[in-house]
Amino acid sequence: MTKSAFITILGRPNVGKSSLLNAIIGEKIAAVSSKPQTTRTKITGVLTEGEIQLVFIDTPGILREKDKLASHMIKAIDSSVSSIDAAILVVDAEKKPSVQEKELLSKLSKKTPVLLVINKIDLFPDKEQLIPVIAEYSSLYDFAAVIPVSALENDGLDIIVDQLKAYAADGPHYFPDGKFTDQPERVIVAEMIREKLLELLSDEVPHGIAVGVERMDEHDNRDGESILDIEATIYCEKESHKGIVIGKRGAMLKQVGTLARADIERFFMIRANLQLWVKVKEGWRNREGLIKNFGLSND
Ligand SMILES: Nc1nc2c(ncn2[C@@H]2O[C@H](COP(=O)(O)OP(=O)(O)OP(=O)(O)O)[C@@H](O)[C@H]2O)c(=O)[nH]1
Ligand SMILES: [Mg+2]
Repeated sequence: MTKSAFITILGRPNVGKSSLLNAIIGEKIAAVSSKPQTTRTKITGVLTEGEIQLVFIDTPGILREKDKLASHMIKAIDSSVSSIDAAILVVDAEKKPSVQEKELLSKLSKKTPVLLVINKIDLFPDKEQLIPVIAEYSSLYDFAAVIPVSALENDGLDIIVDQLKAYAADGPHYFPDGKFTDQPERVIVAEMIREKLLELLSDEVPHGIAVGVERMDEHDNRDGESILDIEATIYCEKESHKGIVIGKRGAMLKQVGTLARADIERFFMIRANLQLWVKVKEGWRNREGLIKNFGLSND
């Protein structure tokens, strides 16, 4: 008899939700960066082990409705909590609990079991120091389990998976075995490029970036080797940002391209050619039509 469970992953920006998803699935499907608001939409990751399929939904970190994009991100969180079998609240072991955890917990139905996942424990060489952290977070809510982990070092993740298996209910698998995300390949590539921009650029510039992949196809070179050809456009919000994205004599764009290409080649296990263009879409984060075009709408 097959079983499955849907699980949403909630938490403040930057606590490591997407890192956790990638580590559990064992594939890098979600962009990760040291900047808050890396994730912009719901990202589904699937783990199938024998009879049991766990379907995870990674969500954007909670934030205020400062523009239209932000309100779509909040809608993504709100829509992730319906019809789920369990939720994971991820917190950063180095941070104090805040009103944001309470806000997220209040979105959940009282019946939903919630696992508290205290992430980044690798930053505590002395594990005794974790005891007060665990106690403080545990008192926030009646959690079904409290699990200290390190997504970075793959520590404790099997405990999360084992615990979640208990919530799987009899029913079909929603994804074929071997499929690990609902994200189209073009979106995965676009996110790999945006991830590099988030890491390399500072201030508001990377937050105002969207990436679209226009072309993705394979050709055989003269030696009969397959090459993946990709053309993508980086959209930024202002003319001044465009110059920053391109960099001095194109240096920034080149670096982004080199790093993204390495990720693409690793993920698709094929050699790739990546061509990047940069365009301006003035104030797109407040324009519904453009938000929709970039696949970031949650209506
Ligand atoms: N030391 C340490 N760093 C981690 C761990 N997990 C994630 N990080 C880092 O924390 C930062 C944020 O990680 P993300 O996975 O992007 O966080 P997120 O919660 O998805 O963030 P948003 O999408 O912006 O809400 C990145 O720099 C990660 O490398 C961990 O277990 N240990
Ligand atoms: Mg994320």
